[in-house]
Amino acid sequence: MRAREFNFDGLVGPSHNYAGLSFGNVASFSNVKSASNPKLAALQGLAKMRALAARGFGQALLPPQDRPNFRLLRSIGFTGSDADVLAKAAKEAPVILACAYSASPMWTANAATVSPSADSADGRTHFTAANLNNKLHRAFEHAQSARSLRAIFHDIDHFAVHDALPGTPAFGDEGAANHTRLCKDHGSAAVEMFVYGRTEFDASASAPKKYPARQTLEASQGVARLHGLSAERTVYIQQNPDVIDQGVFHNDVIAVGNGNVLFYHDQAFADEAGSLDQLRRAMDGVGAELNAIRVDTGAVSVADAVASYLFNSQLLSKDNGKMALVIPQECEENAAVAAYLQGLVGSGNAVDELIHFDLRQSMRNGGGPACLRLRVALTDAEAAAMHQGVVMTEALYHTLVAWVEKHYRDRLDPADLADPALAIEVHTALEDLSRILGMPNLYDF
Ligand code: SUG
Repeated sequence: MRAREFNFDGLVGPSHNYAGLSFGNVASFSNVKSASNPKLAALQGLAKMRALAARGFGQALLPPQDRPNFRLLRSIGFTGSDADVLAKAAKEAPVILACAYSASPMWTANAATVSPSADSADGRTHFTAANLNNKLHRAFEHAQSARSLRAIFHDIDHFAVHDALPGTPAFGDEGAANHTRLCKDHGSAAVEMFVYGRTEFDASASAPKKYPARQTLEASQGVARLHGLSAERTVYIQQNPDVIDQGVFHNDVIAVGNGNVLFYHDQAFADEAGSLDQLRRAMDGVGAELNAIRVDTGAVSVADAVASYLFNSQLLSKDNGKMALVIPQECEENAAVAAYLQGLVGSGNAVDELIHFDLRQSMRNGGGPACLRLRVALTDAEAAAMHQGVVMTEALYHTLVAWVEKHYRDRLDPADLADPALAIEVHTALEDLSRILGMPNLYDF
């Protein structure tokens, strides 16, 4: 079956800010409490979507979530009017207020894990919203993520959207950031590769010592079961705990795959040879041959990979049979990475083009091109069955730029989160957005 990959980028929300909420994510911790520019962040994201849509790649968006999360604030005892709740939270629990305000759903690679219809037992595309339970500010995203996905993929003949796994440490799930399909082409059955950081019920298994492993093996297995994946085409690989301790908080910070290509760092996996061996054997079964593009530590250190986000890139299949690598501009500014990339595109291997974007606002919170997108491979019939209002077009781009210009601030300081006007601005913006996207029931208001 022919299928086309759509990238659903997260539209950055009006409360994008730097609160240092993600222990283990170096950029988030380094930029804590600096001023953000939500308007610029949204425009940078929209520019990426527009450029890739104009190139003919399937491009759509996932809407921002409603913020602040008053339900969270009220559930921990802040009472009174919305303005009262904000004032009390700002005084007594400013970090929790920042959690309630986080625009982190913009990183839609963490919204869900997706298994296209070619991979699942019932021939439907399956989504499982990720519980993101390792971080307070992300642990409540899944309710709206599932709601947004159901609003877009509403046709139950084609799509199944599962609620998040139980929000307990044993089932820590970070969605597609730790999941890759390897296949001949997007429409054929793939090997689904799940990368996990630790195993809850095996005390002898290795795990990072300094930073948390957000994804468990048990969660990955649960998602594979929900999606009806076949055992022969599902591979579980342990991430190298040492790189988690160097700031690789998701696998998509150190590896990316597309088609039969796996572009990865030599330190990405706990057992490199064994992992590749498993992938090769599973890929034999789907008639695909693994093209492993290995980046050696000697060429790019883990520190350079984390600083530049070389692997947090998008690998996109082009009509000429080659692939483009979509990278953040930080890759061009890092001498070792820039030199490596010049060699890569000149090597005659699968990647023959680099497309770079300025995503600085997102990067300052540890979110590169790949974090900003959720991949969904869809057949023509499935693409026609999804809600069309979220598909990026030149017209939608211009409408959304005007919407951002109208509703977003160009500076947000940590203290601004206490301003009751901000909550009203966010609400008004999202009401307007649900009308623009043709999704009247998108939010709970
Ligand atoms: O979960 N940063 C996000 C970045 C997510 C990147 N996603 C992928 N790698 N797929 C995170 O750590 C920072 C928020 C703050 O500190 O204000 C944050 O949540």
